[in-house]
Amino acid sequence: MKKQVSMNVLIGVGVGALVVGLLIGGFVRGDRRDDEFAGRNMFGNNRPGPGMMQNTGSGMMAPATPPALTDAQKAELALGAAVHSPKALTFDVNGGNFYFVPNEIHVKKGDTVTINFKNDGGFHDFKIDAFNVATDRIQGGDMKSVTFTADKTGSYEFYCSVGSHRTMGMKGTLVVE
Ligand SMILES: [Cu+2]
Repeated sequence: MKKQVSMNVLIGVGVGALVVGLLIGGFVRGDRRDDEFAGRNMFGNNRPGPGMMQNTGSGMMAPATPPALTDAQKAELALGAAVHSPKALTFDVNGGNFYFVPNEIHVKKGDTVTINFKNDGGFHDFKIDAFNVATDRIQGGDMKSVTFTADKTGSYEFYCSVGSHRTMGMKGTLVVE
């Protein structure tokens, strides 16, 4: 009986904390959207403006709409997926709050893979633990490249290690066939 009561209290506290967290999250997100919009207008592109620079941390948390794959990205993906002997492949990967485009890449075992990671906005990195791949954490508008050998088959997650970006959707899959 006593155990039942304390469980109910625990559940009550948990739900309460969740509601408060969602409310605060909503407010923060609302504020930041304006900042990001202002930064964009100032330069007429996706590079962060002064407004964004002053708002580090949660300032970069406003979710953005992932861009569509470009024709160049589609061609890169097709090359990786096509039957081939080991070769050098390059993939242009865009990252932002909270996505990677593309979020699925196919290569063959033995391929030398270069990822050109372009940050569309926010503060991000690109990692694949299985291949010891990790870029620096970069600001919106910046780009970092990493090259590695896909020397084992399997499905491996790539992700952003900043904050909770990974659980918020900033991840994808590298399939080595
Ligand atoms: Cu990130």
